[in-house]
Amino acid sequence: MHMFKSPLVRHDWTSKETLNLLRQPFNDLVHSAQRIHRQNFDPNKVQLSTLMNIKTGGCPEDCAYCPQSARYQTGVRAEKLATIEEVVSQASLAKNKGASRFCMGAAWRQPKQKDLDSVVSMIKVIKDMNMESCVTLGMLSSDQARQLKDAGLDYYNHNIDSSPEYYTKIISTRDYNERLATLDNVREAGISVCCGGIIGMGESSEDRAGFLLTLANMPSHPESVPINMLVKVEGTPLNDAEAADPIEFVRIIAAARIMMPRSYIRLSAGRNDMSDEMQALCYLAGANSIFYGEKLLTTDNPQLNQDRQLLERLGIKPSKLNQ
Ligand code: SAM
Ligand code: DTB
Ligand code: SF4
Repeated sequence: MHMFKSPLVRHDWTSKETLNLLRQPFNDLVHSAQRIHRQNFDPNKVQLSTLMNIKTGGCPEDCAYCPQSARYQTGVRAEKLATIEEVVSQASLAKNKGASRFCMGAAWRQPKQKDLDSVVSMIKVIKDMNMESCVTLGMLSSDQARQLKDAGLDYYNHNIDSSPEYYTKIISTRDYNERLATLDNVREAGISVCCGGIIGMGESSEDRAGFLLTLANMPSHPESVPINMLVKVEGTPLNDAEAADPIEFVRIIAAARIMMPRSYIRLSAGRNDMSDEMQALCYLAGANSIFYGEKLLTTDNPQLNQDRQLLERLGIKPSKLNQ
């Protein structure tokens, strides 16, 4: 892996430059992205992560896109933390189906110590199964990040979601700097970072540029960058947001690939609403990771067979662990 490293990994993008990158003729943009993709990755491999919601609903935060916030009537009921047996059974299924990473999400603002202890045990069983582990539990103190690292955690997912400016319009219960502080704690503990956001929340092109450059100007790029297309859920304030133009979405993927050449760019939520052709364009633009499994956290993801068939038609193979 990473045999042909491109020489240039930058951390000094400007807003103007990012906007210009996004506005290039589509063919030029996708061509550059594919060229850079080939310098850093096998273009015919995709990394597969499977998600499990270990703590559903009842979240005190007010993220305007999220069906799990206790503030919105979305039909998602608050549940208790999953048991270790449930985790083992879901993770074995995921492994048998070819996923290399198992990602566990909890609808918390920040974990309590008792809950963190349970998650530590879950991470240990995933490790024993020889899979990569990822969790997303909300804010973390540096001590909490260290506890997760000691358990053997590989990745922590914590999204910045959008530009610093637009963030204030979608969440009021926490601020952007708190997100960045958690990301620093994760980095410092030596855990790989999974950080991205959502397109299609009514954000402007400037916000999209601001989102990408915040990620690309981090001292180290996140190893994984999930780009989600908003999944509209009835009852959430963003249910009526104007959908993102699919071509614009592909442009974001291409720009992310160019700006973070060695990161895995994950074509994340929203694939159920994308055509096969749009997904193929995303792969061409440099996406090389997906969520694989019939459910995301509370909403639907494509059926396994559907994904298998599409990857087969494109000649794309799942990447094995550490490949
Ligand atoms: N509660 C934790 C947190 O917010 O950090 C972890 C779980 S949270 C559901 C993980 C991420 O899922 C969010 O940061 C957001 O980017 C994404 N997400 C949530 N609802 C979504 C939706 N309706 N469409 C697309 N992405 C969504
Ligand atoms: C991420 O960026 N997307 C995933 C994962 N990280 C945790 C979550 C998507 C959630 C989509 C809405 C739902 O299913 O509730
Ligand atoms: Fe809670 Fe995370 Fe949903 Fe925000 S995105 S409401 S923090 S579960």
